[in-house]
Amino acid sequence: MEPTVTRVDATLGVTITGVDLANLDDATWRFIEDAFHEYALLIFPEQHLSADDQVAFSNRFGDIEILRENAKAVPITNQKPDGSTFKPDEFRFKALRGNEGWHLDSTYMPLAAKAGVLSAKVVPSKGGETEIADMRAAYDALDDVMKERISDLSAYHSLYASQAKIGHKVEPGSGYGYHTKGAPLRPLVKIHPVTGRKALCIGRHAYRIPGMEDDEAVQLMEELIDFACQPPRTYSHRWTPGDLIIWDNRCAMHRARPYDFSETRIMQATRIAGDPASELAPTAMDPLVGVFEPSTTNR
Ligand SMILES: O=C(O)CCC(=O)C(=O)O
Ligand SMILES: [Fe+2]
Repeated sequence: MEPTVTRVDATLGVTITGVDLANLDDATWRFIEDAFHEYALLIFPEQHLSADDQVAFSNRFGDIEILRENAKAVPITNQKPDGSTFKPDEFRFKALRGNEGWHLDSTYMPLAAKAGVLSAKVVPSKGGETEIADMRAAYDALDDVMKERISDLSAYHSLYASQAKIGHKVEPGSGYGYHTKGAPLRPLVKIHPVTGRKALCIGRHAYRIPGMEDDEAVQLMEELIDFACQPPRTYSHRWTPGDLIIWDNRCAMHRARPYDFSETRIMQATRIAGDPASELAPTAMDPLVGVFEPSTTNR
C-alpha cells in the first residue's frame, strides 16, 4: 500500500489514505511524521482503531498525557455509562461545551500538549464537527504593526478562567486541569521546535497579559482569535465513524461544534505530551482564581 496525500481546502491539513495506522512500518511512519510537520493536520479516513491501537499510534509521536482515571485513551462523549446523556447542569457537560471555544490543549497546564488525536466511534446525525485553525498562517497574515505589538507579549492560561467565561465556576482539585491555582505564562508568538515557524499561541484558555489592563488584553486576544480563525486558515471535519485526525497543538487550534445533545457522540481521544524543552511554561501563582465573572463569549 502506498500512501496518497490530498490537500484539504485550507492552509493546513491533508487527507492520507492507503495507510493502516494499526500496522505501521517505519518508512510509512517517517512519511507521516514529515507530513505532520508540514501540514499540521492529518486526516485518516476508515481506520477504526481500538483504544490500544490509537495509543500505539500516538506513542509514535511521544508520551501520552494521562487525562483521567489513569486512562491513556479517553472517551470524549456526552454519553454516561448507563447510556443516558449528560444534562446541562452536569460537570462533564460543561467541559464539553467548553471544547466548543477555539483552544489549544493543555496550555493551562505547566506542560502543554504536542498533539491531539481524535477518532470517531458514534457521531450525531448533524453538527458535532471538529474544526482546526492554522496559527502559523494566522501569524503570517498579521500586519507588521500587530506583529510588532505582540512580539514581546505573554499571556496567562487557565482552565478556571476559560470555564468561567461560559459560566462554569470550578473549585481546585475538581479534576484534570484543576490541579493547581497557578497559571502558566506563555508567549503569544510561539516558535515551532521543529520547523522554526512562528505561530499564535492564543485561545480560550489565555486570559491575562502582564503589563496590560485586563479589558484591553481580552479585547486584543479576541481580536486575534477572530482574525486567525477564518478561511482559508480553518478546516471543518465532518466525522464518519472510523475517521482519525491528528493536529499539531503547537501551531493549530481546534474546537468542537455543537450538536443535538439528546443524540450520542462518542469520540476516542489521546493527547500527546509536549517536550519540556519547548512546551513547558513558568507557572505563576497568579491572583486570578475567584475573580472570574461569567461572560457570554466562548471564542
Ligand atoms: O470533541 C471535539 O470535537 C474536540 C475535542 C477536543 O477539544 C479535544 O479532543 O481536545
Ligand atoms: Fe481540545
